[in-house]
Amino acid sequence: MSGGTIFDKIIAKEIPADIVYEDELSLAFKDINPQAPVHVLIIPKKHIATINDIEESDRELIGHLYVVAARLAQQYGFAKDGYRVVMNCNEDGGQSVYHIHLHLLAGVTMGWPPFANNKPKQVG
Ligand code: DGP
Repeated sequence: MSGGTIFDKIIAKEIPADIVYEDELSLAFKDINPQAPVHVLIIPKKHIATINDIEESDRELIGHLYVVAARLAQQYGFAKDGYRVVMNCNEDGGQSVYHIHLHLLAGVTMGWPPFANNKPKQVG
């Protein structure tokens, strides 16, 4: 079920990563280009390219990624202060690796909205 992305190579331990959690369904490791004091990526071991490719049968797997995020937040000690969990989709969403992943960001008070300075396009 490999999609040939850099994350598939990390799952296969073909390239190194700073892994902070692993189980049979998922892997969590530090982002190589952190955008916050804590920036961890939580990925399913199953290859799913984008949110658009999530199927009904992936329900539990996707929920599991959030369970891992919440556990890590407890473990790191920022659960109460707060944190952000984001999954980007395709170009406008800022996705650069086509294997779905949750960004777990913490350690700083984050602003909202994140796209305040960008010109909106007509959608919907
Ligand atoms: P996104 O833009 O949402 O697709 O996020 C991809 C993230 O993956 C980005 O924040 C940088 C991170 N990343 C890319 N290549 C590697 C890598 O080889 N190792 C690690 N640890 N992170 C990577």
